[in-house]
Amino acid sequence: FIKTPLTVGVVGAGFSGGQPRGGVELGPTRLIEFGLISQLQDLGWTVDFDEKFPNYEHLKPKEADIGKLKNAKYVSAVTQSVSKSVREICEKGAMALTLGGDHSLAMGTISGSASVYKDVGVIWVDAHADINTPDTTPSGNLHGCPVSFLMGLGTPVPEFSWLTPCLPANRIVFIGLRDIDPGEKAILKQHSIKAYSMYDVDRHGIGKIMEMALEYLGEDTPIHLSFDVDALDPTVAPSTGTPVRGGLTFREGHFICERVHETGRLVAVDLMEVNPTLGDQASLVQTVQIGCSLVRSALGETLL
Ligand code: 5AB
Ligand code: MN
Ligand code: MN
Ligand code: MN
Repeated sequence: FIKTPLTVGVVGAGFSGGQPRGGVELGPTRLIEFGLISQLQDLGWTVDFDEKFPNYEHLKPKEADIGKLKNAKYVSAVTQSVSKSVREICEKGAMALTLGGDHSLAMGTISGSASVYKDVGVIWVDAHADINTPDTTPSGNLHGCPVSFLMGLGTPVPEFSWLTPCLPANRIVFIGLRDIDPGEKAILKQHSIKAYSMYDVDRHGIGKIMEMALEYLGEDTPIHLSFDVDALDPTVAPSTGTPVRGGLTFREGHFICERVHETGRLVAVDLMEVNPTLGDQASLVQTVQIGCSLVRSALGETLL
């Protein structure tokens, strides 16, 4: 049985190559500027954080695209590096907190945690399923594909040969879905993947959804929470690249984090897709502050 560790290792993954909009690489910088590190220390955590962020520029190849997949070589190199960072944190028995950056980074974070915790269960909170394969992706943007790469679906891409399938279909639960491509719907069905859309959240309430999600993953399972801020309603978290209306409320988002913390089995957290350059100053402040408070909730803030 794994108890939530008391040390958290932070990976500031300022990377935007998995999608076309600039600015998301500034997510980690802003989250830290807004005081995230000291906030976690105030909660009693020992925070292992290297002041200078990893710089991924040197990993950028000249010819980055692979067929339809945009920046694929760059995404592969960066996610491989993130995978190693997360693995090393998990090996020490610390919790791995990755600040994005776009959601293609989850190829790295989840392969990293799964290499240490073989039976890790993923709770993927997102408006999107991010399960397009190289064959189904309508955009070629890899932030829409990390789940299929982790599961090993679709035509293999040789540049990603380092990423061996590490996520069985029954080890992931989606929450918050409301914008899914036809190809993704077929994959979710075909593999009987547990997915709670906004319809399900409305129907059952977030409390029941979390009980069902946790029961599905199993009582003793280490948990990796991958939180895309676009799961929240755009009125709650406006500064993100692919907003979709009809999302989670402030409390629903925080409840997910609080409930996962309460299990005592959280081993890794991703906070992804915060783009501080989108929208006005008020949107930026609101979104970055929510990013900080979601992480604090996952690390135990709001429970008495
Ligand atoms: B995000 C879309 N399904 O594949 C695609 O923000 C959007 O990490 C992906 O959830 C959104 O391009 C990726 C249309
Ligand atoms: Mn996503
Ligand atoms: Mn999304
Ligand atoms: Mn997005």
